[in-house]
Amino acid sequence: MEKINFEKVMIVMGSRSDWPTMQNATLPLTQLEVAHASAVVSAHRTPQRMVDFASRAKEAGTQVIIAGAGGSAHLPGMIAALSPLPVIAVPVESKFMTGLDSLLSIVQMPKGVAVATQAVGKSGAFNAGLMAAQILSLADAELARRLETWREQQSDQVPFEVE
Ligand code: RP5
Repeated sequence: MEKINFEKVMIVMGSRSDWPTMQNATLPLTQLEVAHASAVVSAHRTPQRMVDFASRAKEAGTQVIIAGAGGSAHLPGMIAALSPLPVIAVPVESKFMTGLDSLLSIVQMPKGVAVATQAVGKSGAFNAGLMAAQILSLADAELARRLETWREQQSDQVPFEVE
């Protein structure tokens, strides 16, 4: 199989065409100095790569997986079935149904296998990165401090005046 560069947070997606959406997950992770890496892992087109990735991620040092996919989006649920790590899912906007298909196929997980589904598209991808950092901050006081500062700066950037 391909050599995967496992980092603390792994961002995987079903296709290269998901990258314009999924690269938004890297923004908060970079700002908060959380080690992360990205790769294409398709549940449908590269099922064996998905099995290899999901079954090796935890012992390779990954702590949180972000998985994005569009259309019949099985990737987050399949990875959650194969790995004990928390999986944060991003429904990618699809060509024909604007992402409602992606959202419904990701969010309706059967009881017993948990996936934390975010909003459709770029905001969902950004928040997936943020959520991953929040999970890691529970065991990392320095990261928790950086997150606190990040949130304060975000609040400071919202003007009070309407015009
Ligand atoms: C899914 O099919 C991918 O996650 C992508 O969102 C969608 C379309 O893929 P491409 O045909 O653009 O490669 O598996």
